[in-house]
Amino acid sequence: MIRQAAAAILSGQRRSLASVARASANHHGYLPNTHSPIVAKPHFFNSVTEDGQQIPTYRVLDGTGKPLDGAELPEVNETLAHKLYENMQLLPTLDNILYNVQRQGKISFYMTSYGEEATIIGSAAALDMEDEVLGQYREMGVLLWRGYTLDKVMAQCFGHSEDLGKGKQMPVHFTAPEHHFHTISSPLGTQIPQAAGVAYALRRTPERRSRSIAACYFGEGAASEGDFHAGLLLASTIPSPALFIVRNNGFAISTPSTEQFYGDGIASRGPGYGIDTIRVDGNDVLAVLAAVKEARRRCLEQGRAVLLEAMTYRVGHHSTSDDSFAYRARSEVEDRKRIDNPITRFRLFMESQGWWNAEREEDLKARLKADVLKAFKRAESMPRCELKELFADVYGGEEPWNIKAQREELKGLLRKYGDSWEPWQTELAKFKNKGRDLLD
Ligand SMILES: Cc1ncc(C[n+]2csc(CCOP(=O)(O)OP(=O)(O)O)c2C)c(N)n1
Ligand SMILES: [Mg+2]
Repeated sequence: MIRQAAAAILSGQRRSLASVARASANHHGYLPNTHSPIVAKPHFFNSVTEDGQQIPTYRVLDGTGKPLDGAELPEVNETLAHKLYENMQLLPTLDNILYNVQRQGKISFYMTSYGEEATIIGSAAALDMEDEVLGQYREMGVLLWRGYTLDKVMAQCFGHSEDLGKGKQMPVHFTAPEHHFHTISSPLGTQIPQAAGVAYALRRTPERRSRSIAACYFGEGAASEGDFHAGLLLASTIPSPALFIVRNNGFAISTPSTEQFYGDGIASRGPGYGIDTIRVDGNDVLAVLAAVKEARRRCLEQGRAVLLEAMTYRVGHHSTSDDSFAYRARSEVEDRKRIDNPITRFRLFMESQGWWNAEREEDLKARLKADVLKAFKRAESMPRCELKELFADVYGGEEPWNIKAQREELKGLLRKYGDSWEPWQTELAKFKNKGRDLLD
């Protein structure tokens, strides 16, 4: 019996192992607090070291947009395909313009989504509009999918008077309660345990239980934070409908994923927490759509967390503060753009269905560019809020001493340099009332 059990383990036959385990339990019983079968031979296991044992990647379209043999396509009609494609194209259109706008010094910072369009838009499309989204920072596409307007994108990036945060946040740190999109915060990983908490709250709210999930996005780099483990443990021990979507794009700024972990990506960690897990080709928008739909269904049906790892590639620099050619070859990036472009892959699929052609492509690109430029020009002419807003609404309730002290310090500096130092004059001119309100 024991020999049979050991043989089953070593040959990886799960089903026969289970039946052997049941039989052997009759003889040896179980240790307390576990149903682990007792075996008489030592067996070490590791998903990364056994040849051919890596976690598989789910894909439905090949690199040329052709469905894989045996693949089941998610339900996509022409209208949905157009919406997916339009949103995927809108991301690089915005990125091209806002990246350059930052280079001209008109906004302070920016982060592009180049290369990750299918992961972001495919997942956004699979979620319900009322699912709570907790993002990292490269998920502007989820907001666009939900109808967040270009004027709002610009207001946040420029931090002008229409920005909900009144210009306090860095660009791309969006917040949109009306779209169930929680505020982005820079410290990595914080959204992961928060998502477990949000999912728990959803489960505890009768009108949202069984209807809404918390979808939490993060990069493979953020998964090195303690908060990743805290969040997954929390969501698995207090069962909650949290969908963890990890964008494995190969880099955490300059650190390649090969130096970030030794295990089999991030997916290998899901089973450690007893969480249903899937790895998906993040450059195949239909695979992402289908996988997230099914993951979401499981979250709701079981009231439990799911982990989804989307394999993709960060084509752009990390942010406008980074030059990635200092740590990776230009040719590597060019190759990835050409060989595995998520937008091209989906366009080829649409063309094969008779849903797209060169003329439509040209029209779409021209329209998107005109829309983005119009929103940019409007934003450029908008004033910032009054300078005093900098100190408002930082905390709820009574204003604490440190905010008062900082306001007084800035007032003093403005009195001293505001009228005489040219860089300060230029900066102050961008605010409503030229920042004078602070001196009132
Ligand atoms: C706690 C913390 N440590 C470090 C940083 C600096 N930092 C910002 S983004 C980033 C890389 C994150 O990589 P990943 O999670 O893979 O996301 P990606 O940028 O690839 O989308 C780092 C190290 C930070 N913001 N917060
Ligand atoms: Mg990354």
